Amino acid sequence: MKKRLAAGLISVLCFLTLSGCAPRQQELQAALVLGFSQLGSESSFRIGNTRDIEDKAKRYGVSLMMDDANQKQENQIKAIRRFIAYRVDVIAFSPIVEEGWDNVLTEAKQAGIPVILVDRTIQTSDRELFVSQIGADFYEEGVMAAEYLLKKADDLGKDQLRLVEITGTENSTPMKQRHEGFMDTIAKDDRMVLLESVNGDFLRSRGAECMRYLLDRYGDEIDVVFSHNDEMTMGALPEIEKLGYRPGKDMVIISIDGGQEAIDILREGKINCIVECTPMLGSILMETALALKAGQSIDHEIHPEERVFSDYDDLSALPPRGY
Ligand code: GYE
Repeated sequence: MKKRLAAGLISVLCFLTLSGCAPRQQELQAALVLGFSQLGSESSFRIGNTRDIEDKAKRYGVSLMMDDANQKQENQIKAIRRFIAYRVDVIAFSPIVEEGWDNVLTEAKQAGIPVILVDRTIQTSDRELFVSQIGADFYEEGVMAAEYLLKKADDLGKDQLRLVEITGTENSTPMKQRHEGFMDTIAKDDRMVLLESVNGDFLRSRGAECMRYLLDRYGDEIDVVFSHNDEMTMGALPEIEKLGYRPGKDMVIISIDGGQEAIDILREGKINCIVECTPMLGSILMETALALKAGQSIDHEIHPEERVFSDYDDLSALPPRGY
């Protein structure tokens, strides 16, 4: 990979600076054309993910056609059809929901264009409609969030903890799997009582609305808030404070993503635990797309390493998060 980068750089430098060094046409061409349909810009995770893919495309010499679907599946389907018409080398997309992709992906398959899923996955009866899914193990994220809570429950020494859950976009992979991983893990512990799960669509504004509703309905019965992303958590926190409760102390707050703003709030003590979900998937995407073009075989699932940040850790030396 380094060799390819160096070669690309030398040819661009020759082109820009040395009149006697005429670059061959082939050297100036992109390594490949990648069409990428991003689902929207609902969170710092998503914005960081878009930026990382754009940066890494430049670094790897990939020509990127980026489309933002503004949170609508129909826009993603249209973008994928445009990529097919343009005959890109590889199509990648972050599916907003899991279902409803078979037709358009069959069209891509018939056109001979391989498809990579980034971040979320899909439900399909034909496993060959996509080559690979590059993204987090969301079930494991739910498990890690619950494991933190079980440890915290031991330390708090309470007989019962009543929880509320604010989930992400209905029928999206992270929403389904984070919920399942979390619930499967706490189910074994009868101190845990789920009061209610509500849907906050991964949005800050909806996180605030959901929290207002939950506080109105359950008030100080709530011991724990499990929110499926930082954005909704940051919407919920001011609502908790407005009613005079101290998040992080009167209520245990558990979040997912680990963007800079939320990590800073964790350091202040208002969030207790954040399970990392990294949006930095650009390098793996570029390497996978290039390997595909080179005819190499690819793993069907690729998960990045992720960790947990919590009030049990010393985070003073944590480098800037980059999203
Ligand atoms: O956690 C959330 C975003 O699909 C993993 O989507 C992603 C989720 C992420 O909006 O912040």
